[in-house]
Amino acid sequence: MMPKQEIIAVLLVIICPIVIVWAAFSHQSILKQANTVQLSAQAPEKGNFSPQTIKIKKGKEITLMIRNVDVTSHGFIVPLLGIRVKEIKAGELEKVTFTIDEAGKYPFYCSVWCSDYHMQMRGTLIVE
Ligand SMILES: [Cu+2]
Repeated sequence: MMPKQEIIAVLLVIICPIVIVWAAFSHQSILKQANTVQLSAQAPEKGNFSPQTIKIKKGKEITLMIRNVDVTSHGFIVPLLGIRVKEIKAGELEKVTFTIDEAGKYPFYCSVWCSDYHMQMRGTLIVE
């Protein structure tokens, strides 16, 4: 018969990988639930907001991760919803979390004067 300690050691070797795999999978599902949307910001002549159309579900919490991939500051504002990120500096990432309960099309804009084409730096948030 195996001594008690050996049995415990064998059990740990079996259980540990199961726990690790389970932890990895449950973490993944948490990320999915968090509903993260990536948005990159660049002056219009270099690529504008990308994507320029963002589709989300109403009533679901969304975290928008806005990465400024440009060499000048940009901003992010959705006037109809009162969502605002004052300034996203060059190369930086800003996050904004919100839940929108009403379906509709909400234009968003850059709120920092970033180039001669600044006024064209915009997109649409579609809530379905
Ligand atoms: Cu801009």
